[in-house]
Amino acid sequence: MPDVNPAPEPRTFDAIIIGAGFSGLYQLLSLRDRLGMKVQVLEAGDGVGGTWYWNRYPGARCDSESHIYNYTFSKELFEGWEWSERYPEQPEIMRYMNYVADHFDLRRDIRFGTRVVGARYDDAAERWSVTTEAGETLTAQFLITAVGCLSTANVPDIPGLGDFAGQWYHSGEWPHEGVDFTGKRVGLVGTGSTGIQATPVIAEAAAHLTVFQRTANYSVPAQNAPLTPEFKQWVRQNHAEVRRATRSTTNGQAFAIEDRSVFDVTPEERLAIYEAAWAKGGLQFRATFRDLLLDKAANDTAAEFLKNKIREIVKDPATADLLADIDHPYAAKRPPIDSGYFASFNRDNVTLVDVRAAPIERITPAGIRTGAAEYPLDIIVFATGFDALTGPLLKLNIQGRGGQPLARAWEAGPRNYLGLQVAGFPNLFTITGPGSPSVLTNMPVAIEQHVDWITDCIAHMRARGLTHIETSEAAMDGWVARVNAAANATLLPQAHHSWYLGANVPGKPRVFMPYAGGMIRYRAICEEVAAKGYEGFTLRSLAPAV
Ligand code: NA7
Repeated sequence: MPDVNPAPEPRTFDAIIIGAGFSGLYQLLSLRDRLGMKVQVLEAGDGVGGTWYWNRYPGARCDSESHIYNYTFSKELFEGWEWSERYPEQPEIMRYMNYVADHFDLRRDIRFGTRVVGARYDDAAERWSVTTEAGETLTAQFLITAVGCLSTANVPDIPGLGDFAGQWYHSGEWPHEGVDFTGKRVGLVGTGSTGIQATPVIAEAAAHLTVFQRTANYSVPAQNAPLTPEFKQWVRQNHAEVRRATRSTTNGQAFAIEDRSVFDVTPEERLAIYEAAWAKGGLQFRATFRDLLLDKAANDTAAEFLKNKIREIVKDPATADLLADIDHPYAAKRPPIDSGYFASFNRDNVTLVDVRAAPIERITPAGIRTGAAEYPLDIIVFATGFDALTGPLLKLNIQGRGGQPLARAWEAGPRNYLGLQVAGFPNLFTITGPGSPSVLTNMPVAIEQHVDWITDCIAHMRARGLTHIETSEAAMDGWVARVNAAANATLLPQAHHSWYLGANVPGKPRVFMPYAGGMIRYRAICEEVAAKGYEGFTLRSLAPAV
């Protein structure tokens, strides 16, 4: 006879992790299997994958090369997987994430379809109390956010959207059943990495595609292709080398930035270097010279090369001019890579509309109206980006000691220590939070470092009977100053519209959010902090000192 009164599920945990993407899965594995802790992962989606679970838009593909876009902590896991293309497409990344979850039997500790709507530090109990959308409360000693950096969709507040008679979608909340563009007039708003990936794929299917461009963007060809059997074999046999390579570069990629200045070579040599990098394709274009992101004059040479490429590819001179009218240094915004973006504008069924000169005024029932014209549309795709880095954290409604909301602590922009902890929020760790290298790196490398550091820290505490860890205002002040100094040493703050600065979300404080000092330096700082007994943190035990 079935048990009609099953025992209630336990609601108290050593740690609650929010999110089951790259960060959440590895953090669960580390705390559960390495430290033997009782852990619960809460995940809003119905499956693992995090950012990749939601971003299913046409053309969605990772810009890091596949063989380094995976975990490297386990040789066995690494050797048991094989990627098919140079850049993995979203469905293949999802298959990889499911492979990881199966391999380590992770699903039994993940609650899917469970959205966290609040997390409060209970001052009396000195534990975290987490509330779900269904009204449940779970408590834990540690709370770890693994919510990703680009998981809060930024749908622009354009008047009239509710009146649109067709369908509209945001790239980051794409329907699982897909969207059929056949025979449709499609409008695509946004020309960041997403719009640049989606354009050629939508153009293939739609009757007509109108791309609404506010800020023109650079792009370098991905030169994507299936991986050869020889390369696949090399990867399988070189786990240690792949791990070493990605841990020895500032950006967690497998390529190092060349140690030469743009001005160490002749203009002819420079052109040959840029041509070779263009032919090779991918993000390593920005690694051709060490001063591309440090010196505007150096950057101008790359910018000019890339603008000329646009003019070579795009046949209509007016369209080419509009696409090449780029207002920021190359790679000061996240540099996209593409598969046929600029060539799409040579198709008869693709039109570029300048919404810098004539901004979008409203969405009408029939389409999009700008200051210059109305464009009839059946489908609108918003590739308008995310409330990056802070958005996913603030959405959780986290309240620290004394009920202080995180939103208030971060009113003037994110403040934390090492990107990992906020004063007044004991035992809360934020994986790839603002103030960490995160989005400026190949994410799995940054994630493994964070998770290992957090796990070592908790292991250190448990070994000493310590129960609580909290950073201080002074440590945060010092770290914010370092984050600002690292950004200001580069050209990155010069891209005024960049989401790195929060500039894409109206009303968001303009603060350069990621740590631009590089993964090597960041790793060394974190190791030093730990070696000095977690300098900048106070560690204590709930039990009275003996
Ligand atoms: P991005 O890089 O933030 O790009 C968003 C694009 O949408 C960008 O071109 C914006 O123009 C444009 N945008 C945003 N709001 C509007 C409005 N209201 N009107 C017209 N155009 C608008 O997001 P992505 O999704 O492409 O990429 C995010 C990251 O995902 C990417 O960097 C990779 O790390 C992966 P703007 O530049 O603000 O003028």
